Amino acid sequence: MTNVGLLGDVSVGKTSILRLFVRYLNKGDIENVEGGRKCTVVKTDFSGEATIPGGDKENKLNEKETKTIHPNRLVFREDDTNKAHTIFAPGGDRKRAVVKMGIITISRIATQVIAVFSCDRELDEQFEFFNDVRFFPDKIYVAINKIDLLEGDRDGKLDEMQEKINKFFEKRKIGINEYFYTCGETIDNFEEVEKFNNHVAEMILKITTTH
Ligand SMILES: Nc1nc2c(ncn2[C@@H]2O[C@H](COP(=O)(O)OP(=O)(O)OP(=O)(O)O)[C@@H](O)[C@H]2O)c(=O)[nH]1
Ligand SMILES: [Mg+2]
Repeated sequence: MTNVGLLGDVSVGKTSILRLFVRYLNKGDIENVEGGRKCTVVKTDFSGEATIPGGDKENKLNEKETKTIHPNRLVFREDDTNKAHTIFAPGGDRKRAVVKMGIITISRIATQVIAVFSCDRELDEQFEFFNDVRFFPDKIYVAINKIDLLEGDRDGKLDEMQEKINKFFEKRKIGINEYFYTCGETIDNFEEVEKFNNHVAEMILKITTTH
């Protein structure tokens, strides 16, 4: 049984990643990805998701329709071993006390952490989120999400991002097990969408089944 926490700054795509994974489980696509196997949804809870009337102007996230107040949660079971795993995705808006409480709670419960970063914003801004998280395992996983928004020399930019992320966590004596490049949405005009959607499913399966 593994408890995984998806942690990261506001709007990096934590809830999208969790919802996408639920779709892979429900549709059975989970069997067809790398390392795939039959799994079943035991329970989902997305009730902590609040709609933002007219977009979130306060946070300049006008396109965003919902934000996470209370942590989202998925419990699923591996069919062959009968092992159950829980994935938590708290909100990222740590300036709201109730959201911050969720982040701290999940960071204590989680035995595995996926730090989620987005390609559409400066990393320095996104690092600030992690300064508030007090409980961390010695080694974590990193998802670089919204890969579809990375234009130009993708490999070069990803190397640069990884180097910065390594440095940031090294200072806090936190190691990185592995990086995953992900797309948490079904983006119509992104040619490689299936490959990077699959990475979401492969990431969560790998982390839950190797611990
Ligand atoms: N282009 C692109 N957009 C994405 C991707 N993943 C998520 N999004 C979009 O990013 C926005 C924020 O996604 P959420 O999943 O709500 O982000 P979050 O990290 O859960 O946000 P909070 O819980 O409020 O901190 C939404 O508009 C998503 O559709 C991606 O891989 N590519
Ligand atoms: Mg969310």
